[in-house]
Amino acid sequence: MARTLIDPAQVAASDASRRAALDDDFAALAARLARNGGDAERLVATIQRFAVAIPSWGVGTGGTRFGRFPQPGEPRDLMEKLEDCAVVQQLVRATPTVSLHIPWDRPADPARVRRDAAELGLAFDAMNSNTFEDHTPGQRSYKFGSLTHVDAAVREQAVAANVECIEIGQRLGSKALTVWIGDGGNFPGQLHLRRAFDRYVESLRKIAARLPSDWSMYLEHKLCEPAFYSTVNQDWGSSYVAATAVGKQCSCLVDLGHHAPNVNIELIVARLIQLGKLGGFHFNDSKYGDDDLDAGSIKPFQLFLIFHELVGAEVEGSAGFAPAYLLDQSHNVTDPIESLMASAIEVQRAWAKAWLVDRARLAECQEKNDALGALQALKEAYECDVRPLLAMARTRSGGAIDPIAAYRASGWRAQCAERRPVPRRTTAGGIVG
Ligand SMILES: [Mn+2]
Repeated sequence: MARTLIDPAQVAASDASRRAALDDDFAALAARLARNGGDAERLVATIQRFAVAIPSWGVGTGGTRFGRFPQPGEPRDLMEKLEDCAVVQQLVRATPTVSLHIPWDRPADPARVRRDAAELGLAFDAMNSNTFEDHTPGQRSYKFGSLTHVDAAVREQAVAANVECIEIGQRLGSKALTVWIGDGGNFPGQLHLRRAFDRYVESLRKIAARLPSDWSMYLEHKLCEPAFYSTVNQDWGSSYVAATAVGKQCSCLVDLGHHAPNVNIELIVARLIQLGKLGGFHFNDSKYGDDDLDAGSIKPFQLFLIFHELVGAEVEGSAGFAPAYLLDQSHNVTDPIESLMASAIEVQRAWAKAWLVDRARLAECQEKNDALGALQALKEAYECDVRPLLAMARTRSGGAIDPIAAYRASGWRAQCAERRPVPRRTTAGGIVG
């Protein structure tokens, strides 16, 4: 049994006033689903197996280039970050793993961190390398790039940083490395576009050569920022070409915020699945660009359509399809624990609704060119209020019926403000690609 940081009696007290209503709502929904051949119990079991990782940087307050407004009780080191992740997992039961960022979270004793995390019921997901800023005085600068820098010595340093991530990850029990670089040009002409991409692939191959055989490597593309004219891995096509050139263990990672406005991301997802190169996902939401807003807060229908593709691939048995899911967002004005809980539930909601799609009916509409009927088949699933299924799955897995209410009642943040009075470092993270 994992050590619980929120008193289970408090969670039980929060649940007590909600239990009867949940039972009623669940029974009503189960009856409604059964009318069309649905099985609420099977759906609950499907929801229970859904998992999305938490980013270690997500439990700190994020910020923008205009500033950051830290809140009391922020985690000051890796262990405190893991505590906050454990609180999310205790109440939501859909976030059993944590994704670390090196060197922000470089553990002094990885074996011990792994043990401490396990005690809290947590394991480690993909490792994230950071070569988009300078860390150590005296090191070569990444100001003009890392894996694609014109200077081979800088590229070697960036390759070594990724290899260090793999080595730390091995000791933590991780099985994947995610590579996102800020490399690119801020001005036309600054970069030789083709040569920069060649250098990217060459550096990635050197990293891949150091991957253990049971590891995966994910390439994360991004349209712009911090390079505002051109980025080396700008879009899914570039990412696919690079991942293919690097080899079998390498695939693409889609971050929802890393596309031009109105791009059809579910179509990109479908293509990458089809090509056998969809490795992972970073969930967030956006209105204008890489806004890093909470998943499902702006475009929940898009999130559902993306999960429709993901679940479709699982249902149709696409070979080796097991993408890594991570929440990657910046919590600038909310309590990060609350945002992470709400976002995990949003993603889980989209997953649950995607399983409700009547795929036989949809296929029939597609065969008959019945465009409206096809949309209706999707909408019927999307419009179903699956909250009783999610809450039932959560409570059966040991979480809270209403995680945010239970969290607020627990007083965790106020306790942290007392126990964690002074930030040990000022860069709590939160701004990540
Ligand atoms: Mn990301």
